[in-house]
Amino acid sequence: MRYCGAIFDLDGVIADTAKYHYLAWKRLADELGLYFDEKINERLKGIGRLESLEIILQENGRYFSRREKEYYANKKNEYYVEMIRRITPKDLLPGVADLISNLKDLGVKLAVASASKNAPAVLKNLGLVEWFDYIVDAGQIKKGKPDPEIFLVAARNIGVKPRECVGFEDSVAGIAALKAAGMFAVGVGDEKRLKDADLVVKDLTPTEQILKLFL
Ligand code: B16
Ligand code: MG
Repeated sequence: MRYCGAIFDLDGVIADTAKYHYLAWKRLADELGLYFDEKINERLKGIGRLESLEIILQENGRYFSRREKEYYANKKNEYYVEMIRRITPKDLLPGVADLISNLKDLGVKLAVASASKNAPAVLKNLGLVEWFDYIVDAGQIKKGKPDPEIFLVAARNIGVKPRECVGFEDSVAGIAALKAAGMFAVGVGDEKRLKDADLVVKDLTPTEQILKLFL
């Protein structure tokens, strides 16, 4: 099968920003006396801001009103925004620049599908905005990952059928969303955690295994 569209998650796939999301949540959790570790953090990957806070509260058996949740989710975002102000092209994960340039040479249509409302700012700091044919962020969709909506919107806007798209994701929720969208799912990261992906790679280095999907 020759795929002609490639859709990329942002945090943890294109940029090393997943660590900043973790640090911002950790700072908030410490301030609130909530337990938070890397294992709980895995559950937040690809998940929206408010829902992420709900998971942390649930893990701690704590309850906040809607207003409190909005207040603290916003506070986490302030910490995160402060951290990503310093992002430069050096924060690109290994292989990203090479893979994108290879795919462009092959005429593959490229999109970003990120659950982050900060995606446009991160892509700007990384100097990547012009590389993509379309960018979907959380502001444009109703249902978050694992719902397929974000990937379907991306495919529609690059003019490629979902079954002709390959998606790259580092989160369990993102892989589920790609499969529900009928796309070929490439997991970026740990093989065991991303076991539902069609292929798992450690990073986006344009290996033959990845490139042959588009040839
Ligand atoms: P924000 P992705 C996701 O981005 C992150 O994985 C997730 O950890 C974060 O909570 C979510 O964006 C919302 O981000 O608070 O900046 O709107 O991985 O889908 O690119
Ligand atoms: Mg991600």
